[in-house]
Amino acid sequence: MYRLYGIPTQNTLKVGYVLDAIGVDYEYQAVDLAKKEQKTEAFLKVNPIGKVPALKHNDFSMFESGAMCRYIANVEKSDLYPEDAKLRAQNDQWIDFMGHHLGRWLSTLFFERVLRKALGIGEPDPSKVDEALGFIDQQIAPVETHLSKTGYFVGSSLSVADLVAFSYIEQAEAVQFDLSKHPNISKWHSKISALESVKKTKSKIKFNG
Ligand SMILES: N[C@@H](CCC(=O)N[C@@H](CS)C(=O)NCC(=O)O)C(=O)O
Repeated sequence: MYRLYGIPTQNTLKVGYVLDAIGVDYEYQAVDLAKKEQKTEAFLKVNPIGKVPALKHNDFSMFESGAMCRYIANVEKSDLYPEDAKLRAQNDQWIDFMGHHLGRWLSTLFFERVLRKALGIGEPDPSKVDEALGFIDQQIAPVETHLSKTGYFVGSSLSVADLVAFSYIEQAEAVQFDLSKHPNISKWHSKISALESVKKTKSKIKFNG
């Protein structure tokens, strides 16, 4: 049995998207960051880093959301993370690109424009917003070109890379980033949003849920 600890933002959601797309059963446990539950002795036994998400699989526990997605797909021998070395490398390159580049800047914008207000920690920092927007503009262009080819990140069907990328790109509306300038990304976004498995994750991993 899997247990996912987290909050309804991109790092936890990407793991939920992979679990539900593969169709494995899991329990979701919300962690209240405002109460510093991620730093309690009990939580630190699951994740010594003291951050969410954390994943428990029977008596094994781990941290880092990208690693969790790969682990689950590996254990479940899922076609969403093909064994073929090149297809797997293409999944890995997009997962890393999202975590370190495009997704990282979308998350900066999410922090500045959404979380600051939600947490009552001041107004967005204009220099951070400008920096993030500059990098997003640069880094979203190759994604738009890439998705014009097959409509998916790897090959011509859904893979872990799509679900990870989706967890970041779906923040666009909340951060007031206009996706309509990128028609292939918009088409891909609508297709992934419409997946029953994605809807299932969203109904499970949500605020006050
Ligand atoms: N690279 C990590 C990021 C983990 C992370 O930064 N988690 C944030 C929430 S998204 C957190 O737990 N913040 C609270 C803290 O650092 O105490 C991953 O992908 O899992």
